Amino acid sequence: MMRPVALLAVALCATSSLAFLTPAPRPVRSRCGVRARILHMSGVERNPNFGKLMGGYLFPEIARRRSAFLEANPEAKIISLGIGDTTQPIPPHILSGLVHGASKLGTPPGYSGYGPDQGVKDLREKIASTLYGNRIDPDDVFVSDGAKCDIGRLQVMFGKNVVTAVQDPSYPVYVDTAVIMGQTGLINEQSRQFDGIVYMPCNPGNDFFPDLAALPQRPDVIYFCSPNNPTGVAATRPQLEALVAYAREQGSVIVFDAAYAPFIRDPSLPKSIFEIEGALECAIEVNSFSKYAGFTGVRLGWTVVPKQLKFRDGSSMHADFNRVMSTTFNGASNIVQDGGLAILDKEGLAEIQILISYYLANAAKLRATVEAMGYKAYGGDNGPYVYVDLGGKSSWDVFSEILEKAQIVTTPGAGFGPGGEGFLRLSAFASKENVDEACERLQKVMVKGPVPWMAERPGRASPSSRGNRVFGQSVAGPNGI
Ligand code: PGU
Repeated sequence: MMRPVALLAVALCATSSLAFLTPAPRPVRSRCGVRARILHMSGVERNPNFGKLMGGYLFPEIARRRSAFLEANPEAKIISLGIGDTTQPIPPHILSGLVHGASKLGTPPGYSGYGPDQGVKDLREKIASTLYGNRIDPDDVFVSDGAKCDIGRLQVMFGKNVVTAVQDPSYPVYVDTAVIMGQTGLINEQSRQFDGIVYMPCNPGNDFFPDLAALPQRPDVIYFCSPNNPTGVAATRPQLEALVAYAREQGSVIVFDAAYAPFIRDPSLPKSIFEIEGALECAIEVNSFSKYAGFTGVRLGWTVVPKQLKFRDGSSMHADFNRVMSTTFNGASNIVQDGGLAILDKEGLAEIQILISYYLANAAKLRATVEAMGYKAYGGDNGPYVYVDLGGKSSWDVFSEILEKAQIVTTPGAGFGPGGEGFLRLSAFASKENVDEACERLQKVMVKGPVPWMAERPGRASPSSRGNRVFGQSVAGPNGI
């Protein structure tokens, strides 16, 4: 049988009008010398699950809109309160761990190649003792290149036949990976929910904790993030006790995402699901050094899969996760694991407290600023995100309005699921100077009447929208804001 590419080449030679062959990625010279644009197709069938996803992943989409704005307004001084990416340098003691890890590779005794798949023993032990007070077994720790990657690997382990539940709103990776794995049907255009996923509404009305008794279906795997992205709110002990009790009763497994745990300042709030009795038999925890050691680019995280966890047939989840890791991952970088050991030294732990305080001070300022403008806001005290109630406005519209008028990138709540519509997430991971400036800009944008700073700033778009409130209830702008 003729391959699609060969067929295409025949078609190219047979016709002089090639306009129907759009879109055409690159010009090539065909065998009969016609210079044409050809559409190169493989014979590989597309994974149909990708067709179910609505557009691209959230953060690249935001980056695309930011770039488009910058292209149209090259002099714009954009401030990002969008993606939760750290901005402050890695502190000296932690950095010395990375340097040590790198330089020992240049010596015969210090050199190492592939490491243990699960991560170096010292680091697993130090994670278990320093961060979990030895509540977990070091053998249950899988050191990795980050929490996001581990969520993907957990989905590979669970396969396509599980029912996934998510907080709504939630970090989009849980839903997107469930879709890619084939766990879902299509999205419902009306509800904006994927068929086959259990959405657990979390909003101010229920203290951001779902009504578990009201879930429409028994979930197999419950993704639960605390402190939460995007709401910035951390679950209380009684809430997590209720979650664990529910999971045990239903035979569900919780995947607890604790990527922001050290931001918790209220001592009554649990930092790990394993602080809750009974969790070792029903919970996995994904975690990361990204957000408080400046490791978003360095990449180091871990997942705890207790050996007590079993599938319905009695087989071990730990064994299957180990199989996924050893088959698809070759261990976290040895250099980076030395950095991880330094984070967990006394000096490293003190250094991360300084970074966390820095970002939490930013969060407090952002929250106070929007509250002073008359808006209800949540989070920011035990987590690095401030979640602003837009009073019924479309979050993508407000996102665009703020980008255009204040040159600030934010994240629309709708990007985190239908339950996030009407809210805006502000990330505290900017520099203090940028947060100060962003707060000033937001306040000015909200002033009724002409806004002086807009006229001063060169290169800004759309003077027609001058004087409208961004969040406000006052003058309606071009897109109804
Ligand atoms: N888990 C949660 C809840 C997160 O919010 C993030 C990052 C991660 C895991 C990723 O951790 P790593 O260990 O660095 O892999 N969320 C950021 C960044 C966006 C993204 O796509 O990861 C955010 O802005 O929501």
